[in-house]
Amino acid sequence: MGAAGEDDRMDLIPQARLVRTEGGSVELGSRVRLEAGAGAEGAARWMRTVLAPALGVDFDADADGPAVRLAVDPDLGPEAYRLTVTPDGVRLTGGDAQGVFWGTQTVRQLLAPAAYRRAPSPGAAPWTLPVCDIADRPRFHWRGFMLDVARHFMPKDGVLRHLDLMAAHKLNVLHLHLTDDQGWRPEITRYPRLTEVGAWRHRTKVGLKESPLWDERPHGGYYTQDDLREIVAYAGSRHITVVPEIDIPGHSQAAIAAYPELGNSDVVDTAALPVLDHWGVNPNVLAPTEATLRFYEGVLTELLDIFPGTFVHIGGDECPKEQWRASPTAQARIAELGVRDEDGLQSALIRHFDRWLADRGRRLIGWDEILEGGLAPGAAVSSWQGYAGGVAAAKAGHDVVMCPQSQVYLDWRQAPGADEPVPIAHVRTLEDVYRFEPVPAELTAAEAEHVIGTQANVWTEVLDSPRAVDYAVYPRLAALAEVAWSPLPPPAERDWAGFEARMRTHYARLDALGVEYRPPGGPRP
Ligand code: TNX
Repeated sequence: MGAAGEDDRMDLIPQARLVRTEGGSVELGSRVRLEAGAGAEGAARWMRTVLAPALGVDFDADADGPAVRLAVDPDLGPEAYRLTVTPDGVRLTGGDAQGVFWGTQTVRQLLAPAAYRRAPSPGAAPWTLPVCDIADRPRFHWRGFMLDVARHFMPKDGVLRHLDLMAAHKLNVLHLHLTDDQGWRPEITRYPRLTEVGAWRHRTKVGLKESPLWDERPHGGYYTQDDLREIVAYAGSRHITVVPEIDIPGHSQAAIAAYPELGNSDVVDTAALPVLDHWGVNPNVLAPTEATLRFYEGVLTELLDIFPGTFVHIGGDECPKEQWRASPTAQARIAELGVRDEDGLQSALIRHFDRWLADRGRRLIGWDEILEGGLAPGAAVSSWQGYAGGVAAAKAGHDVVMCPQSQVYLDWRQAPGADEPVPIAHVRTLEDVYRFEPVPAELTAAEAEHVIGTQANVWTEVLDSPRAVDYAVYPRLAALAEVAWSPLPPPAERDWAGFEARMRTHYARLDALGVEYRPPGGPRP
């Protein structure tokens, strides 16, 4: 079997580990026999419900001709798959249900790009697959995409669509940034004002800092608990885990607008605080009281019932401490808990939820500021302020998801041109993302084991529509997917030209999917 890339005719994204082709192809009829062994039923269901209508092919139990046979063989290992196309058809074996599913995503890439439509275009049939043998498995088991639905709400259908796009790229963690100063998005039945009040703002600042303009238009929206359960189930059928983020104790003004007692009411008039209508690091943070802990336990209790995944993200980023320094209540709490200072207070708050989640069989993950004042024992870290936080956490034996802003913040512009429709000045090109290395060189092999994966983050202060999000996210998320899945060489040795060549086919797939990606030549006039 040759190394991946020897034959790039298949243009797989992310690239598979081992690919062998001998020429020749197999033609699928309008009815194709589909057999699924134990553990492969979910992948078969996806083929029947998503791929079959796209192809205009019926997957029956009793058709003649080349067949598709799905099976599980645990010896292959987690998320791995082996895919063999012969004149008899497709044999796809996964190490587990996930592996079979990722293999079906490769099958779709072996077909023409029109296989990514939702109905067959005229002349698309007959469908052919190249005769080949592929052995594949991911480098990381956390291959993530963080979507900020708090700053600009993404209606449910848009989230479901992003799950389809993630699955096509073999990404398996959707980190949903559900709350922030500018909006609260998940329905919490015991605290109805969180969405009645906290999900809506009257106007929004246009641009980031420099602009003096507001749009004077209301904005908002929220997900009912049934919506969230639907998102989780839809993700689950694509082997994607949804990690909910409730950002505390900073980035919480929408919650304070709904329930003013959550804020530092001994130093500011929290009853007068609206859902925030502009951007940046915000001084109006939660009061570090027992009442706040109880409130958020109530929030998390409802969310644990909806989100079955192990990890729960509690934010922890950008919490200015001025109000705590000025607040007699916060100072009394510092004395009561016997912590050193305001950082210690934040650390105590995070530790509380670390224990609270652990008692319920879950794990806490937070932004790297949760290192300040001491990391809670079971906590994992999303390293966003560069690599340093992640390095420190990994050296201390904590799991890390690498997502340094300088590398994988997809709200940054993709080219320097004045015609780029993105106000953020920092540039991060597709090639930059392709050359991103999640494991810092200074970690030993044992420490590097704690880098459980990587994710791209898309913050939506200035991405005010699903179209704007598409433009920011694609094609760069395809490069991140390859970084997360494929065993790439060190950044300088990566085959950027080969990736670009494979991307030519991949753009046709994204077109068929209706993704409004940034075209390789720059924005259309
Ligand atoms: C910092 S990254 C933030 C977000 C912003 C982002 C981009 C992180 C954990 N916090 O609140 O949206 O910068 O402006």
